[in-house]
Amino acid sequence: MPQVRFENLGLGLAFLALGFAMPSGLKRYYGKADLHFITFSCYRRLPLLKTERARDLFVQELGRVRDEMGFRLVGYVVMPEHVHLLISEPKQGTPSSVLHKLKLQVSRKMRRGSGYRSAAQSRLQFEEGSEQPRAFWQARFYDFNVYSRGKMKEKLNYMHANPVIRKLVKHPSEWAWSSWSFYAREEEGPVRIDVVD
Ligand code: NI
Repeated sequence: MPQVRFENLGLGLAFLALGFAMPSGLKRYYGKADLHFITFSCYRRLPLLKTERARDLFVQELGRVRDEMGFRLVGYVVMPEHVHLLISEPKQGTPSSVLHKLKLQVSRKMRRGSGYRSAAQSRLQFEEGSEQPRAFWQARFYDFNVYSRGKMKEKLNYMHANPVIRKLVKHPSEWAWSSWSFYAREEEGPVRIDVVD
């Protein structure tokens, strides 16, 4: 329990910092060998990743795109309507090209499996009739350069605490779609995590 309280506290501070820094997150700084803390959302913040199947599929594609593009996946959390990643720059291209590819691959696979239709439909029906969402992802993403070990730890704590803060689970260990188990227990999760030295 004290651990969770600590992470809650950490998240509160990180969240405030994130809120103030949001607009500048659209500005890109590449080629500095920094890590990038990236946040992106489902279309109109609909809970298109609310099923376990959808989150499993996302994590699987994340691993595949990492292997294809050669960036380091340092941390992540998949939430029902948004995702946070902590990654290095890829061997070729930029974090923007990583995001472009990842979003494309995931939305294609989701459409094929129609995994997100029911979740999206139920809420859209409520909002504006039976219209289905045209897109899976919100167009933009937020990108913050992480330039120190301290910042890296802060972002990892922030990500791992997300499901607890949102009351999806009581402890980060109960949320399978994050890098928590790798850092807390040195356990392989659903996708390999790349250690930063
Ligand atoms: Ni979040």
